[in-house]
Amino acid sequence: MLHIAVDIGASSGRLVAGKIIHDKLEIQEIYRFSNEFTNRNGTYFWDIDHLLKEILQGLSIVKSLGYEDCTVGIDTWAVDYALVGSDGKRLQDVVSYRDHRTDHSIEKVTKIISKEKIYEKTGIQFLQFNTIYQLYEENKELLNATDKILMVPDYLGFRLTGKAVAEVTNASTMQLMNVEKRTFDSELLETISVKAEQFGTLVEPGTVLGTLRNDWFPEFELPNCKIINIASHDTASAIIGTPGKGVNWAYLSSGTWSLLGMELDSPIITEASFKENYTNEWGAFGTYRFLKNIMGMWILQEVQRNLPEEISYEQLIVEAKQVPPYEQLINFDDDRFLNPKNMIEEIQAYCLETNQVIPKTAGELAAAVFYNLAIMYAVAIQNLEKIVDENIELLYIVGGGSQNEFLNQLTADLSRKTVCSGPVEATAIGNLLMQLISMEKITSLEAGRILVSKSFEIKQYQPSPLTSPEVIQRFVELVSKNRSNES
Ligand code: LFR
Repeated sequence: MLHIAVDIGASSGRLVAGKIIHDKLEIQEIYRFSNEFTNRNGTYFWDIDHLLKEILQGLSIVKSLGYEDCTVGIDTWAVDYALVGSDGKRLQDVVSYRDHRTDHSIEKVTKIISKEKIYEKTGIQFLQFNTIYQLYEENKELLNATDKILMVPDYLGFRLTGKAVAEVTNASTMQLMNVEKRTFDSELLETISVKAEQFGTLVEPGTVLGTLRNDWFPEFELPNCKIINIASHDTASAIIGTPGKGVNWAYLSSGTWSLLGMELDSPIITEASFKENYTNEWGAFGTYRFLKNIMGMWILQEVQRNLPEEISYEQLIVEAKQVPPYEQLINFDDDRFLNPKNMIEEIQAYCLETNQVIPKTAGELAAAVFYNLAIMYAVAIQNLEKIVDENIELLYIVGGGSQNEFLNQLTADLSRKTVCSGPVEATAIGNLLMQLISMEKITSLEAGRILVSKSFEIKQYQPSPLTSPEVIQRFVELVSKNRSNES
């Protein structure tokens, strides 16, 4: 039987087919489509009906290739949701987490319930776009009329099967789940006037959601599909698809976001993890993704979009290499870079305000992004080692960003760690592994990771001597100065 990963990111989605052939996992991209959020009357929305249509289009291609039966898993980004009425119809379009409606919501909600208490209950990092803040800003009439609040992959699954669930790897990113009780926290729900019954049934990855209702989509020729609840948060799938071995490895899932952390068996909720804003997102098989969100390739994608002339990603890397290193220190995790009107102008304004060299050319801008991302990764690893109290031996970089050899080497140099890069398709692979585990074709997460390391090429980078070791300390000082100015 064929297995299909539907993997949808902020800028594109695809259907990737997977099969075990001669003890190796073979994957093939069947269909790719675009995704974006657009501004309508001042609000940024995703086009969820477009995504549903594209999934069906992709599945009809699977059928046209001669496959009658398959399993399907759907993963997307986290935190965003659809509001569904009791007639099963969506009450409004899905708002994007980069919308500005939550720019000040953390302050508002934490006036009702303290930051410390929210963190103690959930162990989840404070990001202004977490579902808790989005729901707080939601129109109350709409919320009252809502039968089900469904996260994006759960909503897509609901449209395909009629079954409403809340898959836990994604549900944990709402910042509404009590990590000790492993269920919704009633006090947090009360704070935002939402009831537990308004969510789907909590399900673990690996369970079966249901059968695709081919009869609902007569315009498409579809195969028979069993839809599996995989780890539906894309980052959760990416970590499943990371071929880490033993205990002392960390990961960097590099795409629109850079997610850097470790897989743990139990959450870490301490003063230090709170201060550094580390999160404990729920993973498959009771694991936790102890990680930090770092503003990733989004910055470069936006720079690229705002440049006066079109220039490829590869060319940006070539030009960045010609620029002197560490010309400016920029804390890209500042909320001002979340969704500014124009990323290039925002970077330039930051450099002007902080009396630094202003990057102007495409190469200078790309260099500013790469050097600072590498510094941010190195700082995050240092903090991670301190908080977890472990010495990290290997850093696995997976996802689209792992193809950037220049950034991989910089990351090895600055972090002083051996870096392993690949697979590029870790998210789709993790999605497929959960399907294979659910269908009992592989026995465990560990067996899945061994299969990944046998099936895909992994490159290694060793740290080379550092020319400017002081940049990390200077960056840390800059961030703590910003923090004390804020408080
Ligand atoms: C990555 C990701 C991150 C999440 C962000 C917003 O695609 O899922 O893990 O923090 O998008 O949902």
